[in-house]
Amino acid sequence: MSRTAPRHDIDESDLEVGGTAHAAAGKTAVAVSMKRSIEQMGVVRTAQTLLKLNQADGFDCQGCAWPDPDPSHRHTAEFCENGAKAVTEEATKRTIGREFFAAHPLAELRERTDYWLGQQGRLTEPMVVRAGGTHYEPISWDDAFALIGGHLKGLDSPDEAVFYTSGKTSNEAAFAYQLFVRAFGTNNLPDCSNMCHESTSVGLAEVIGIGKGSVSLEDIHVAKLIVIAGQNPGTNHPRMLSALEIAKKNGAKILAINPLREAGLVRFKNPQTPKGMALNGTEIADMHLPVKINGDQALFQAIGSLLLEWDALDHDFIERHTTGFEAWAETARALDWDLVLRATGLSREQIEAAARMFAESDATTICWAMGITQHRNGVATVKEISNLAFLQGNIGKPGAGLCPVRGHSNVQGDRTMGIWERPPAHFLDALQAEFGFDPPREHGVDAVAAVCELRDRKIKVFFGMGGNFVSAMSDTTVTEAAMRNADLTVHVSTKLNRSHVVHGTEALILPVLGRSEKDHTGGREQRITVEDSMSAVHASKGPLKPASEHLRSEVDIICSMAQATIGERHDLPWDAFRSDYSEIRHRIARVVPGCESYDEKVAQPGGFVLPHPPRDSRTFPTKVDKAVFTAIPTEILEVPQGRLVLQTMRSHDQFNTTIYGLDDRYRGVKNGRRVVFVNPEDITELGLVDGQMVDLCSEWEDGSRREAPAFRVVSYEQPRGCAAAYYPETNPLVPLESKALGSNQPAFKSVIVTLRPTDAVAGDEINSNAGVLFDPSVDADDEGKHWVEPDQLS
Ligand SMILES: Nc1nc2c(c(=O)[nH]1)N[C@H]1C(S)=C(S)[C@@H](COP(=O)(O)OP(=O)(O)OC[C@H]3O[C@@H](n4cnc5c(=O)[nH]c(N)nc54)[C@H](O)[C@@H]3O)O[C@H]1N2
Ligand SMILES: Nc1nc2c(c(=O)[nH]1)N[C@H]1C(S)=C(S)[C@@H](COP(=O)(O)OP(=O)(O)OC[C@H]3O[C@@H](n4cnc5c(=O)[nH]c(N)nc54)[C@H](O)[C@@H]3O)O[C@H]1N2
Ligand code: SF4
Ligand SMILES: [Mo]
Repeated sequence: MSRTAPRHDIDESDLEVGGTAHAAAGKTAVAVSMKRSIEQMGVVRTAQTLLKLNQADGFDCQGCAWPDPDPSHRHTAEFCENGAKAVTEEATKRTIGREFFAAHPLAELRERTDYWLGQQGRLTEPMVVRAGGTHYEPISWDDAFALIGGHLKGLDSPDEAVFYTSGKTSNEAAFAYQLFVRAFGTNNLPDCSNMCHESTSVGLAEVIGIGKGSVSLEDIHVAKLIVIAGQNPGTNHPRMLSALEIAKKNGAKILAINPLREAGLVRFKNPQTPKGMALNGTEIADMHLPVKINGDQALFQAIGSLLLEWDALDHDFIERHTTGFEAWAETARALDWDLVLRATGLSREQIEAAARMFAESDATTICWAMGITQHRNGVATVKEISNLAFLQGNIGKPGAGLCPVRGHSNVQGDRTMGIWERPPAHFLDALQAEFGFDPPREHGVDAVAAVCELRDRKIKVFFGMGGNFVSAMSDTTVTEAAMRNADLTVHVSTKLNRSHVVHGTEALILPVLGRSEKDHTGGREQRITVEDSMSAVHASKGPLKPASEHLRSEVDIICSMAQATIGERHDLPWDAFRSDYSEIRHRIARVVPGCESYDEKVAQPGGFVLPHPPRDSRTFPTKVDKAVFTAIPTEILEVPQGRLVLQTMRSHDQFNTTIYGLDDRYRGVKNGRRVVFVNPEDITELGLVDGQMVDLCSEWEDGSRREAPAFRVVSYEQPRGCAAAYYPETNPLVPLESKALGSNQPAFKSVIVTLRPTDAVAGDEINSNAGVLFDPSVDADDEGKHWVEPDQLS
């Protein structure tokens, strides 16, 4: 069994819970963002930075991928509380250099949380750990590139290296990076998308022919019905609430599908309007369906089957643009309602009321995020969502469409630029035509496969372009051991994180310029470009002096690494790329579909929108040139008695593994993170009490167990049998093998757990007693608990 103990630099003795919020944003949001920004940046820098955020002549927010309004409709303050936090995290005046690393041995840093590590400040110079080293030490840039080049050139095959990307990397850096990796000879290009919207990309590519969403911001504004499933916009895409407010004013109805009643789905107080600041704000959801975790596939099937029964269909669209309707309809007619009610935890009346909302709307947009994709049946659910859209012709017309809401600010752009372990042949053909070399054609490893190959010593060099792979991935113990197996680990980073301190035999940290900073690579002012969740591409240019004179841009680092590794091979233009990023944009224009005249188009304020055939002309570039209905059997997550299904999610005070602070304001948590939210009746039935400390123990099919100790039980309204806790503290509980079928995305939101009182067993005995289960059929012990050993269960 693996047991991952908490690290103790967070004092949770002052943890407070209670009082969930009934509205998102408002005055508190403004106050919190200003306080954090001024503490870390000072008044002048705060003003200088935030006034340039998301402006046409400024820089793109490092936070999420929510789009900006068109330039003529932007406010002076075009950002949200969490955008301000993301900027502050990067533009902080705190820095760490060689003195910091000399004072903190690796053995100490490994005991620190990601919160502590990130809060130390910006990285300022390249650092190295030599074999057997106890500390990071300074290294020159040239020596760092020589070290990387030496390792890469020494491999028996290019496939022995892996090149990870997190979704903040610019389009220019992403294009240069994939070019280098393919010229070096591998498609080992996993990215954070593998853990994020991979189920979406796979599902949509099969059924509409393109793995991206089909709506624009204007569609949200004019939709008649907006469905928000498995997404918490109040925290993770806060400016989406402004769009929803406009939609509501235009008469839209909103249906929220979520086990939790998230504050942002209840009411929004727009800080940009006097009404939002002073009054009660706008009510968001007209209906909230508290679906059981993982019940969405069954729910969407049931809604589809009702629309069929009521003949609330767009027959013309189905006839002209789709295939597979009859097979789908047959499955829908045979729907097993008992199974649906069991999977969803909802009543038939609730589901009928939701279906009614669909039936009454002729312009429905369905939005979704991690609550849909991070399950074993994530791809299937994305296809069910698509089925619903096809039934009513809700794609490729104003106000209607499919809207996967992306996470990282440029995660979609990175894919467009070719960061993909399974690149399509047409992309490789274009690369070959442009650069005159044969790119590798075999698929590379995704995030899960990368861990397996590191574990098995098939991969020996890990290179991370941003991100925090070790903390973000599932099965922390396995992932950490895999990383330690590498000969060399390299991270291009702005801030210190756990992936730097759980490293290979040798390790490098390469400190990089952030989006908020001026980029003078090649002696000229450079700008970069990014793509948002709605396929809009635009330029970004930072206003600030860099945190250190030693920082380099991502493009610069990639070009230098390429020169140190493949030298003049294939005669690729690394010097030209480095001296003027327009040179990269000219190549993007010739290789990436839809990017013709790229450099010119991104020079316009607001940029341009990439083509999307289903959205633009109701053409579907699938294998059969039609939108594809999929008939899928209902999959239901069976949770054995005495266990709960745990979803691992974000608090309001973090960006993925970057922890900004210890409050989750909307859910009423203050000064702590090791909490597990449980339905009050389940707490009683499990023989626990609100506020009690428990260990979370997850069990997997192969009999293996994983444990994360010391979480406080918090009574929280949600469907019976469900629980929620924050990531990354809970990542040790997610088995590497637990992933979505078809997309290989870790199933971070369906972890079967037992909760065991922390004080029930002491110290080492924990191992032998792990997996004690609740069983109501067993007589209660002295404390009123019904515990049995797992092997006693039939
Ligand atoms: N401030 C901030 N912004 C962020 C991020 C951040 O960490 N902080 N991360 C960015 C990234 S990379 C991403 S991918 C996005 C993530 O954005 P979200 O997907 O909103 O993030 P999560 O916190 O994982 O929340 C998932 C939501 O799904 C619900 N849910 C869980 N399981 C189920 C289920 O089975 N069915 C349904 N219907 N709902 C379910 C949860 O209750 C929760 O409301 O946000 C991006 N923006
Ligand atoms: N249990 C659980 N696990 C999850 C999830 C979940 O919901 N539950 N969500 C998954 C999802 S959706 C995602 S996207 C992944 C996130 O996985 P990652 O993208 O790998 O993780 P982040 O925490 O976003 O990365 C933070 C680090 O990025 C670096 N960084 C920040 N800005 C920049 C920059 O401008 N340039 C460079 N080069 N580096 C920068 C900093 O050093 C910082 O420490 O986690 C996944 N893991
Ligand atoms: S909604 Fe997202 S992109 Fe916009 S300001 Fe907030 S965090 Fe940044
Ligand atoms: Mo994500």
